[in-house]
Amino acid sequence: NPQAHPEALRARALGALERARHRTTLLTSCVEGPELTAQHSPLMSPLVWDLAHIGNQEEQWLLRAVAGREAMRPEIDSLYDAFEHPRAERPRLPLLAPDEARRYAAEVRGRALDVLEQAPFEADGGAPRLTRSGFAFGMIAQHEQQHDETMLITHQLRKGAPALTAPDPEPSAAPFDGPAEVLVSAGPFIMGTTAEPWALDNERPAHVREVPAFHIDTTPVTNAAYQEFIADGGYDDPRWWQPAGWTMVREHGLRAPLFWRREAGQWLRRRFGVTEVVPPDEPVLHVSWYEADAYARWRGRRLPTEEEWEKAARHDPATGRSLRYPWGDADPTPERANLGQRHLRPAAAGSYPLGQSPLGVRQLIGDVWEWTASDFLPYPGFVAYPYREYSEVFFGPDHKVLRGGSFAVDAVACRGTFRNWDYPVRRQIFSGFRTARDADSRDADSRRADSR
Ligand code: AVJ
Ligand code: FE
Repeated sequence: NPQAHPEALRARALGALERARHRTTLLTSCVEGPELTAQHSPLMSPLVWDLAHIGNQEEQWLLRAVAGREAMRPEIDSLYDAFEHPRAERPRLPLLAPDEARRYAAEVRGRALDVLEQAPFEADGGAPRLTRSGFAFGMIAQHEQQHDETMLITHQLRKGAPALTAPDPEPSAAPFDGPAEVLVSAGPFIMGTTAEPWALDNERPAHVREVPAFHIDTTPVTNAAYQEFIADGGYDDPRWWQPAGWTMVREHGLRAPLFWRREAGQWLRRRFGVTEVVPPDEPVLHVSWYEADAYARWRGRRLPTEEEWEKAARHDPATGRSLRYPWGDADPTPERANLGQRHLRPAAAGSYPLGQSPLGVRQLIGDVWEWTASDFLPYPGFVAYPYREYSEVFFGPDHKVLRGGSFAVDAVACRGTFRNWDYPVRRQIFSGFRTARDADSRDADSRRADSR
């Protein structure tokens, strides 16, 4: 494991922390002060809350828990405790003002870098330990990047002139014309990880899963395909919906993904302050789990389970190994995946041929988070680390798992084993999906024929 060398780990941690802070600074300096303290949606925190929360978690998990430092400002801990104050009430708290929040986060970071310089990393690559493998630094970088994605959602919900811009993804050389789905043969694969140094508690440990044969879409479902569902009256037909999803559709009068509106016979969407025609070949974005589930049923298909998704993304049939990413064990690059807020939209479905899995499945990493059929549950052998509040308190039927990461997430918080979760009604997140179906006896016959 080349990352296990102490100096390599130190450099990796430093790079991840600096990249996160660069993004945080941009997201909290591209709007004026009043926009930082305002609540742009009751679903989100004011941006200035995220900023100080990032600093406060870094102080608690790194400076106090790892380095044993005294609390810098114990009186503010409860303000930035996500469990104590739901998002809707955060703007009424006596939060640090933008300049104070910036100073606090910068002071914490200065001390964290001192700790990093002295950290006695040991080369192990095994179970997470706060200083071994630099796990605490990796965890803090991932936490900050997750809030950078949260802040980007706040930017998307905010009204007014655009504050952020980014170049569009490179148009692909040729439109994707591969098969619509691939067959993943029945058999065991290794799910989760034990060796990945910065994997979070919910990704652990590696364990064997027996997965029946299934077909999975080669690319995420596009806006054009989703518009067929809308045009066919999908939002008017209870047959396609889970009961709770149908209730949501009627109560809120849903007709289309969030941020879409119909005008002069076409679908428009608002994206970071700009209104544009919905691009037909892009993966659909801002749909709830209920909408993804209803679309799949309408198509005569279903959402993939979490284990199917991970097998499609990581299993290498040639070796029986599970890869870190669909393309192999190397870290993400711009040629392989749309990550890191480099673009403020997904790339056309079928992009990134260099990022495809051994079976030819594309865009599993980056572009859009993909809803799976599965509830967020612990793997066999799960151990909460470093706190129950990180994952364990969210396990159960209330949350559905999303996989693969979006254009808004940084590579440090995205890999083949990474698990995200949210309520099935959520649509402001950068969520899309792909569909799957069981393999049938004819598939089994054709496999036997192939192997003769
Ligand atoms: C894993 C994205 C669901 O935002 O609630 C941030 C990440 N945990 N701070 C969330 C997280 C603590 C978490 N998600
Ligand atoms: Fe947090």
